[in-house]
Amino acid sequence: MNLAVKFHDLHPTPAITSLRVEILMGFRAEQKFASPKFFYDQRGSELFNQICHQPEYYPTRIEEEILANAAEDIARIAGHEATLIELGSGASRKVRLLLEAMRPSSYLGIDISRDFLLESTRRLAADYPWLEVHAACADFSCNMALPDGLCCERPVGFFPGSSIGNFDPQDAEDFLRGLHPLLPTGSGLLVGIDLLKDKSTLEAAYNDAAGVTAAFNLNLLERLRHELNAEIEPENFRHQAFFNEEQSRIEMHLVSQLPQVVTIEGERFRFLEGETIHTENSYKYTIGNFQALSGRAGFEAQRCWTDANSLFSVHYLKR
Ligand code: AVJ
Repeated sequence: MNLAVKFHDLHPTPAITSLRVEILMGFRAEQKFASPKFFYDQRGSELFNQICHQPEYYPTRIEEEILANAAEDIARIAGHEATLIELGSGASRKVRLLLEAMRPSSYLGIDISRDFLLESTRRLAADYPWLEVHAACADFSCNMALPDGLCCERPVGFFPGSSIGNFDPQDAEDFLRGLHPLLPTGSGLLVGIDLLKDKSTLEAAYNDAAGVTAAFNLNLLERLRHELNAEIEPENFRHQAFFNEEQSRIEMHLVSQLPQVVTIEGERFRFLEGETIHTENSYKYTIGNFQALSGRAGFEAQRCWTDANSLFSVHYLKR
């Protein structure tokens, strides 16, 4: 029985220094912004997990349906005994849909949220005693090498949830190219991509009635208060999410409800009423334009699965 998770702390843990440096840089910009990777402190990871259960947030539900239906096909293409490497593994729920069919020899979950990652991979190891489970805390948007001692024979990347949608298309392409050392020629990458669709369905998914997405967005400010001693009142901001059709992306912002000054690490930042902090982009693709993007990044689109309503897609890309 193997109940232990082999934990690897990859290169600097996405620690307070990068939070401070990156947040200050974003707040100094003309359009204030913060990288969405900073949503995921412990509370943020929990809130994201709740978002995934909201009725309006279709991506999780639909992707799980696609993965469950495609698991046998995926296993046939990817083969058995792989090292399955998940980028942004979160609660490590989706991978469970593949494990029985794929029978990988090991699993590596990579996530920016350390304690959340540990809990999730421990549960996975307990539920799948035959699987060798590794966990690495890392910011995968930075260049990343595999943990020492984890030589993987048959790596298969798993990047579900349309997380790649947080990158601008050019950055997404560069990011995929950056995976080449991790995924050498011949290896596969299974990616989930949210599809372009009507504005009302998209906007509802990021404005759930229960207010979980709003709480998730506003939690960023709580994090700045706790970790950077920021003097910033979350009550003075409001959640906003809308579909930007020209850019084919959902944008999330925190809108200042009044003229105010906030302080981070002693530095003062002025807000006009209505001025925003841009906290997230979530790009939506067509199957064709995502396949073209991955082709430019050196991955060949081998197979694509979607749901009956073409809401979401899962792609098997080959190096
Ligand atoms: C984890 C980036 C895929 O863009 O849909 C969900 C994050 N933000 N609701 C997304 C998110 C607000 C999510 N990704």
